[in-house]
Amino acid sequence: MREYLRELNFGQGVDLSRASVNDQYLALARTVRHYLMVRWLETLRRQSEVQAKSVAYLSAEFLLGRQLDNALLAADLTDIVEEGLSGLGIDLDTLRQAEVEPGLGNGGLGRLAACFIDSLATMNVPSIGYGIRYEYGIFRQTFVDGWQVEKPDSWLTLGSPWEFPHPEMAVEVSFGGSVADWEDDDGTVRRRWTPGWSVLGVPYNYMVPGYGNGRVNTLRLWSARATRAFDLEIFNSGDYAQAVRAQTFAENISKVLYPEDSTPQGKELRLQQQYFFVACSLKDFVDQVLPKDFDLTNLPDRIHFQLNDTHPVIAIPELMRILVDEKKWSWDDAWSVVRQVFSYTCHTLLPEALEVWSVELLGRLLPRHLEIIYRINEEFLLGLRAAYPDDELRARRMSIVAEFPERGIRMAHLATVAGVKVNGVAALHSQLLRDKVLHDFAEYYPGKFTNVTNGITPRRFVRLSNPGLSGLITEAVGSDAWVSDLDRLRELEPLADDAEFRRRFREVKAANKRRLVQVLVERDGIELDPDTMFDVMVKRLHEYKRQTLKLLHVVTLYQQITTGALDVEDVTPRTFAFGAKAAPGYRMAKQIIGLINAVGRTVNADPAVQGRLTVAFPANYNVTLAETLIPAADLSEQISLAGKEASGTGNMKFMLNGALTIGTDDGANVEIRELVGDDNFFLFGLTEPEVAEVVESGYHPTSYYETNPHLRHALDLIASGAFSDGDRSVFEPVVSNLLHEDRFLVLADFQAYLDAQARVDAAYADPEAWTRSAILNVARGGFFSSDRSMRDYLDRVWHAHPVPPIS
Ligand code: NBX
Repeated sequence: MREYLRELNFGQGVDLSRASVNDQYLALARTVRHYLMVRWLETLRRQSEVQAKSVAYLSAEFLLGRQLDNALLAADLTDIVEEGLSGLGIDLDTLRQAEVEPGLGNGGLGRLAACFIDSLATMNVPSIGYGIRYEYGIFRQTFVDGWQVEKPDSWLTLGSPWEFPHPEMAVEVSFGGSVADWEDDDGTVRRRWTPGWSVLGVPYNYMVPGYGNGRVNTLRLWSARATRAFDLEIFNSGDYAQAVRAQTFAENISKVLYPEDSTPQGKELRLQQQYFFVACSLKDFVDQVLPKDFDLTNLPDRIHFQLNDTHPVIAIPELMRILVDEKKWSWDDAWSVVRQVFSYTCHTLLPEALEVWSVELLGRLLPRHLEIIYRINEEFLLGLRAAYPDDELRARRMSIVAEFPERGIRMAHLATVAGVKVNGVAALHSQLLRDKVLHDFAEYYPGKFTNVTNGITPRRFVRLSNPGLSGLITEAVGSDAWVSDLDRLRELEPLADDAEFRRRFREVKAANKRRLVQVLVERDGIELDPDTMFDVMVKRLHEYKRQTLKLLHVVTLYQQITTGALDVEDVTPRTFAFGAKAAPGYRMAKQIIGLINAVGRTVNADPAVQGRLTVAFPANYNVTLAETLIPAADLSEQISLAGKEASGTGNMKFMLNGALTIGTDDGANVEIRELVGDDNFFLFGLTEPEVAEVVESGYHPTSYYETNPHLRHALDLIASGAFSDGDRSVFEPVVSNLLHEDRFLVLADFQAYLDAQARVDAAYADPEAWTRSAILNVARGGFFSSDRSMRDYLDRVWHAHPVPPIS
């Protein structure tokens, strides 16, 4: 505590009596990071001493969530700090709440990256995360009359105690300009890139502490600054205003996270961001991380670069450029190294989500890289045509360069051609990648494709977010070893049949529900009844995820009760909780948000369903809210159209917090159901092959509307203006899209979903049986630890090993 007070006085410049909560939080954060510093330096020292093969995780997003609690846990300081602070009259929990989470990601993909670096540190794997330090992360969502309105997320304004800026280590990254032939000293003709402009990348280092192992890995995020040359040139021209504009132009690159997920943006600034962080990272690794005299022909023994989706794929031509243009290697030598050091993780199945950069843009921004990509493609097509001599159609399908609708570079193809491995993120997803999306490639490169099912870190999403359950598990297992060895949860299985354990398990769930109720009152002014079933659907808003299906269930129940078709006494009291952000430019998604809020307003105000149906839609769902929402859930909604959700990771978080899943046979749901068994999972809906068949034979949503009265009543009620003050036009686009297009077969799965919900009600009516299932969900969920995902990557993709610290 002496340290803490010193930080308060000398770091924050206040004494205890005048310190604001933010001062107190910042001082605590600094105290904790001091404590971790010795281990960080030691890890770095060991790393450069041992020179073991490392992993560089390249990701445009790291959705970290709050840092304080995780750092305290990793360093085993929570109890000491809590006690010490309370001696000063300070409540640790108040300080926890003061932290603004770094929202440097959109959703699953960004959060996955954060879970993975946590696991890598915990498992003693030499590794580094590389990404972008956005000044503004994912927008803060607000609702105005139920409609989403985005506000900037200025997460840095109150100070960011977890980062270490290193302006002296800045690297320069160039763009634009032109390429020409030039003759080397020895007479060889080479290509020379004369860039048009450049910016500086300033590294900001973040600690990534392993859990209880004394290791601290590094996450290095890049921030863009104007170069000195830039400044100087303009300063000399005497145009002050222009100089400031130039600065802004450079700094724009890391200004804001693109809030679009599953829809590539095609924007110039986005390509600038991608190249910016990748070029900074490669340069940093080659010039700073590797020893000075390192022979780059040995690169594959020292590093594997994992590409988190296609966003960092421009790293492939960038490394070629470094080796060929800067190090003067031959093309073949460079290519033979490059094709051993990258692997690519695909996170989607939606064809429209695969990035394609227009040749015009790429050629303007990165002319040399475009040339390199063309050459990679030429050689690739040469081999392809040799393997399939008379199959020009196949060559066109597989080419890295698309000719239609405009000339474009298919980043997924580039990654597949150059990558050592290509993986999907759940068994079904990897299968569909092989069979459909990248089928030609899977035939051509049979050994390249593999699966690594996603995982989540049990530190943040069980141990920290659910202390009640954690206490129970620790007692049952006999130690807290499960926190870094999640297979130990299996030991809970026999306790599912122990009435006393079930009672305590239920008590934990009830307490978590009361905690959520309290948080939502304070945070959003939402009042909920903890004695209802908490039925939760939290994830990005996307049509394929089918929030509308959930909503049609709510509307159907409401319609049936209010018309007397259903006796209110027969309805299981439920709280339907939604959390979802829509991409700002995604109109249908924003409409659906408006509709959920409108239905909520009507349902919550109607005395006819009071105490039975409640809709809660807290704004701005983020990692912090997930940490209280998920442990309070009884029912987990994972209802995407089969064959569309690559994996899902929320589904794993719910399972491990003792919620039962209602879900389709999609993504990692498949593996969840295999593990818990059909008795403990509410499966419904078309399977992926059935979906393909329905679509193939011509899907007519209206036929479902015409033949299913429940569906008709629900859609008619929405169309009638019942949720929009009688205005029939407000939600017409949503209704008419479902009736006439329904790309994601909501209407086709509607009845099956209602039937499954009826099974949920029946099961919930027997609390002992329900609790038994919930316990089995936890006990059988160990597979979904991101530690296991890391083991799979190490074995199947990276061929690297943990390096235990000498103690
Ligand atoms: O990645 C998600 C998938 O939809 C999930 O099924 C999966 O569990 C998760 C982790 O593997 N994809 C995702 O979150 N994508 C993006 O966030 C995204 C962001 C920007 C962009 C494209 C996609 N341009």
